Amino acid sequence: MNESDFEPLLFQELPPETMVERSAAFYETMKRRRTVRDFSSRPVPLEVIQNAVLAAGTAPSGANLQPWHFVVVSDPATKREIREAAEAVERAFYQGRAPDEWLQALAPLATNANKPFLETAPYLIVIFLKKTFIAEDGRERKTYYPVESVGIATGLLITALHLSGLSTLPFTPSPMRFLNRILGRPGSERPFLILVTGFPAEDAKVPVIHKLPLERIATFDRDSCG
Ligand code: IYR
Repeated sequence: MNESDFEPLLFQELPPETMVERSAAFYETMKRRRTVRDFSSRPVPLEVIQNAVLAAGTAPSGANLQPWHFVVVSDPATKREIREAAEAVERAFYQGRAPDEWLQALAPLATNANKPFLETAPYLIVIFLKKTFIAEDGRERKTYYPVESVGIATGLLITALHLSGLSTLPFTPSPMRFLNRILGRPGSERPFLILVTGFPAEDAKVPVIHKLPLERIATFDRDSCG
């Protein structure tokens, strides 16, 4: 590969009104995304998942090393194995490992160690973070900014699935190393997050939550509305 291969940027300039319209419409769409914990077992076309993973793979990454691996799990036996292992670590979490302050912060979500959605939802997308990778010369090399890179890719994945009409739950039992064993991934890959994916159950309810307004999440040094 020639390291200094450049090509013209394919950039689509938009009229300012269209820019404003699109950004507002995108915000309206994203506002409707909610983390769901009650999933339907209704099947989801695999192609939707494949396209969403391809979209996630477009994420920027340190030195373009793309330090991620996505394992798409739909096999019922594997889902059961993941559920059993995850519930074991969650029981330890809720029965003592979690500090009181953490449990208090979680109270409004009404979560507990039971994770039926790990079997109900048609897909578990398990995201692994590569701290190192095997280069073309066979040597082990480190990746750069893998946490930032995989975080961005995960955000794109959640967004792609939402825009495709699916619900997700970013699930992070801790510790998660059991996923390497169950899914046969090498020790150089760290489980980052399980993205539970599917249609919501028909009677799904979500907690009432509030997202912070612009002035609480951003400061503008000039030209701001305030
Ligand atoms: N992993 C546990 C606890 C939990 C932690 C956070 I931070 C959350 O935002 C929600 C839950 C569980 O899934 O129950």
